Amino acid sequence: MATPTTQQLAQARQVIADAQRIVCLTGAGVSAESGVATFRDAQTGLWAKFDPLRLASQAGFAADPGLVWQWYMARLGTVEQAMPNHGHLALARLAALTPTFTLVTQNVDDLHERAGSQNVLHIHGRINHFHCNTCGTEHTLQPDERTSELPPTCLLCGGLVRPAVVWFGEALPGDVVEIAWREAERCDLMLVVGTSGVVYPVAQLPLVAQQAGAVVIDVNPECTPISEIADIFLQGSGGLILPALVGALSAGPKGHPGSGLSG
Ligand code: BJW
Ligand code: ZN
Repeated sequence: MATPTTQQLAQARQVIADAQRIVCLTGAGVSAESGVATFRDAQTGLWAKFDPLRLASQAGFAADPGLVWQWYMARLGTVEQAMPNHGHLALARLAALTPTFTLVTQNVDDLHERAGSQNVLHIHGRINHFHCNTCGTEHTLQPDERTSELPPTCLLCGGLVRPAVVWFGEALPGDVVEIAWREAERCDLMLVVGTSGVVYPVAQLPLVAQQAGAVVIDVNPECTPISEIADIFLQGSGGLILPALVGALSAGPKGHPGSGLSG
């Protein structure tokens, strides 16, 4: 795998140091170094023979609700055991150093929050919240329901309970989409980390920002459709590249002497 050149890193650091409004878009790759499997990497263990793209759908839930429930409970357990990595921590630090910082994550885990990020926009929902698939009533997960073979049923209508995540073919949360698109249109930097850039409408967000005049930086070990349009593609893992970008930022207000980057 190629690594970013010193010049690319220096250029990216300068863009970050100068930025007043940053939107950061993260995907599964930012949590990979915490031990949370990405979607398009092969699954391991018991789940290796199932296609995550099929499980994350109404069709998959209708065909085998128990299988989908057990998959989400296994993933919830993994997320709860996982710890934020250096990439999550660097983004929380960057937010504190930037006048306006909007973090949009496609991830359903809470690792950004546990790293100290605030107001995280979960554009594909959250794995530790639940509601009825029929009437939408919220459901509080009971300990015995984690290990049950079938999903719990709704106390109001008897429908099946599901995680509060966005499956294929479902609408994204309108309030989150509105903020994400508004901020993308007026940011000066869109920092993308660890997404394959193939799931829409979120995959459009970097282009929305770029067309409105923002610089796009993409951090990913692999080249993706977003890397191809990015102004700066930093090929590597989030856990290595993000601290290298943020670690050199000083705490002074941006645009003032001494606020720049060293190294
Ligand atoms: C590292 C790393 C390291 C590894 N450091 N990086 C336009 C065109 C074509 C299709 C569509 C379109 N508009 C809509 C569609 C259909 C569909 C879609 O996009 N399909 C495509 C697959 C073709 N979109 C939808 O259906 C969406 N809904 C919708 O549009 O509704 C319309 C509607 C309107 C009104 C009413 C009703 C409907 C919904 C999409 C929902 C996606 N849901 C999921 C599951 C969430 C729940 C769960 O977690 O189970 O979201 S699917 C899955 O993909 C998940 C992710 O958030 C999402 C993106 O994946 P991500 O994060 O990019 O992960 P990976 O695995 O793909 O990539 C990981 C990357 O990390 C890789 O690049 C690695 O290289 C990298 N990496 N290690 C940094 N250490
Ligand atoms: Zn219900």
